[in-house]
Amino acid sequence: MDGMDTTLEELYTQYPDTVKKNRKKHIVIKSEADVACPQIEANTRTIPGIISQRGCAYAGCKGVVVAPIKDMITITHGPVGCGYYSWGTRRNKARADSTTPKDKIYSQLCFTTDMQEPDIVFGGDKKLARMIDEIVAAFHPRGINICSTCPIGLIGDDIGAVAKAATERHGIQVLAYACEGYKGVSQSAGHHIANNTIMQNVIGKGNERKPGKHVINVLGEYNIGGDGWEQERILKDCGYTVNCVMTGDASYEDIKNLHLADLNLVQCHRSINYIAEMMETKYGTPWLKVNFVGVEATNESLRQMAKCFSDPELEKQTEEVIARETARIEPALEQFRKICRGKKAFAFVGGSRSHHYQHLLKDLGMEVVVAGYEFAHRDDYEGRQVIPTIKSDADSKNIPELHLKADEKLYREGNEYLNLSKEQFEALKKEVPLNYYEGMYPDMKNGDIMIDDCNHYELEELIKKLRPDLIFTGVRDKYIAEKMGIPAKQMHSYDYAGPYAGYNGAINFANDVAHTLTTPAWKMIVPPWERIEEPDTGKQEG
Ligand code: CFN
Repeated sequence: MDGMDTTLEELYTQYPDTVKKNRKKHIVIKSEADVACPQIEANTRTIPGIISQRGCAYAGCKGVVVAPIKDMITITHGPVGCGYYSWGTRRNKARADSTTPKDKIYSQLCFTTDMQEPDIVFGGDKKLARMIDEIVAAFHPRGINICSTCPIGLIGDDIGAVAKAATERHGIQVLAYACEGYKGVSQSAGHHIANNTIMQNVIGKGNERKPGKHVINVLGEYNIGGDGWEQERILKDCGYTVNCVMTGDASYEDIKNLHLADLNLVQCHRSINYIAEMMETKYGTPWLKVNFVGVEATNESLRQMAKCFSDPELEKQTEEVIARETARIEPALEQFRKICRGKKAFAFVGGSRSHHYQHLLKDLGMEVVVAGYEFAHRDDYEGRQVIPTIKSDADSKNIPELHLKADEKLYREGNEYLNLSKEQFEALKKEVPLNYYEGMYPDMKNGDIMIDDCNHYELEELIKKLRPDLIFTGVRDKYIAEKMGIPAKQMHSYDYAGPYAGYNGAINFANDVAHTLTTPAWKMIVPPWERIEEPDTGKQEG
């Protein structure tokens, strides 16, 4: 603990006083003596001038939630760069299926109004309307999304009116998302805007429930590198009908029928909790927080799910899948563990992955010593625990919906840490089948560091001081680590690999991590600023 305190104090010394005061609130050291997580400041504005890894509201709305809907065309209403640079980088995979033929999949294409100076001066709404007409004539999509970028909000184009008129003109849904980049402090605001618009306009419009005894949705799963497909495979094996993986490989049609499922699973809480909660209120659909990253986490999530339905057959089938899959992958994992065990990692990813990967790294015997998110909220860091008084409620045990609902209520009310020792809490967790989830902090060890919105400078300092074996990063900070001779894995697109979720994903991940750790390249790197014998001629090396 003391060591980490000193490390952080040294890091703060470079900061002006006001910055130091601010950044200290975003960094905590894990102490196992406290059951409660110390308050961490999160989801607040990044200090101007600091090199943050965050994105914008447009990124969260368009890039994350909306664009993966495969049979809708998403228009970026703004200058060409916003559309171009958000095109095809996220690897949210889509494929044709029985309801969506190949020529109705547009998620790999880029559509933008390419606003020019005259459009900014005189308004871009006519151009946008024209573009919609062209799109309808050329593609006949099932629906269209319009996502605004910064200048649109500044010039005041009424995209809602354009969307409404286009809906009437063409008889397909055209939705407007006022997700200008400057709204909010990060992409998190964009998730919320997307959730609200989809909830208000799409969910509930369908009336076709997919056949099956237990119909479920997987919310907050974007099928990066095929993660959603691996989850679907496992869920089908257990006996579920997957109505929709949202929004990774989701179709507009499936989202219209979202309310007809029995249970919503929430994989990424950060980006989709709004829809899960609104659906619970509006349709009474219970939701369960799951994590399909990591073997133990997957097994635990499947067990929790099975408990939501009073069906012994489902529980039996679930246990069979767990036993079969775990036995299949264990020997391979054990080989990789020999390389990975005891290695130290940092994890700074988005708004939920750092926590998901804490589990998978644990499966491999690795430790995450510094972790954080770019834009998560306090609950993602602190975790939530539940009060187990549900056990005294006999009724709720026999009625699955009620059971889950009651859990849910407790889960909310229990959103404060209880005055329980760690052992007491662990014991209760085993006993009570509750809808709880842990956040990043409860899964850390004494002396580990948790950082919100970690910036370039802080990352460099922490690397110098703690020399991790591997860093899980974002798109830009990856190169900070690599230039310092530390292998990095970019965990947004998996460096073009994957899937990493579920059982097959665990093997892929272990394989990639073991290769990364053992590649000799990192030890051979001498960064240019350390090559003192050769003067820098300014020439590029070939
Ligand atoms: S796929 Fe998700 S899992 S949706 Fe979110 S919070 Fe981003 S695009 Mo990058 S990898 Fe990342 Fe999460 Fe949820 Fe991805 S950790 S930053 S906005 N994210």
